Amino acid sequence: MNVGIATRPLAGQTVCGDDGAYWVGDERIVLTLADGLGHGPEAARASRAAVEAIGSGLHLGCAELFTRCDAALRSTRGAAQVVAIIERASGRGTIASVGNMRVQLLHDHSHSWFASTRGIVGAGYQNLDVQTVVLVSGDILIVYSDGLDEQSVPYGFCSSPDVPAAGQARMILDSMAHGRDDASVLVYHHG
Ligand SMILES: [Mn+2]
Repeated sequence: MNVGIATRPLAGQTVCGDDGAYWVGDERIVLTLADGLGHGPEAARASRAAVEAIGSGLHLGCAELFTRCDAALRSTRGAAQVVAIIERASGRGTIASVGNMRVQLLHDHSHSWFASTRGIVGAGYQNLDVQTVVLVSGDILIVYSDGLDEQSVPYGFCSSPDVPAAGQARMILDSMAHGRDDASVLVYHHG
């Protein structure tokens, strides 16, 4: 298991409106990445609230976590967000995304994408699409915000065993961020 996050504010901003975190427990790993609407301190406040709402509900399921985040973000401008919960023993994962976020699975050198539910965390969404997957050793989950170009992440950016996941996330960000928004990347290697 190897996981890391990279973020970068829009040029000229001192805070990043994207935020993310991960928690590694004995039984499950919980990953989240959030993009507060717009940029600047108010965006950062929204994404921070989204991360904190996950951190205080680590025993919950994906749908419950989004309900919790939606409530916690009502007093903010809202966010796009991804939550992934991975059961360590079985590799079973549940993943949901609301708003404009990208979730990619690299399995055996091939890419697949997870769907995103329309809506804004903090302003409501309908019919949350919680997707399930069974990860096997070597699978890589990559989550990134719309501050990056929407394209398949080159396998070479996350295949080097010598580079920790945070460094891989940084490489992806540096190569794919378009520079017109805050940017964030989370890389998770299942092992
Ligand atoms: Mn954005």
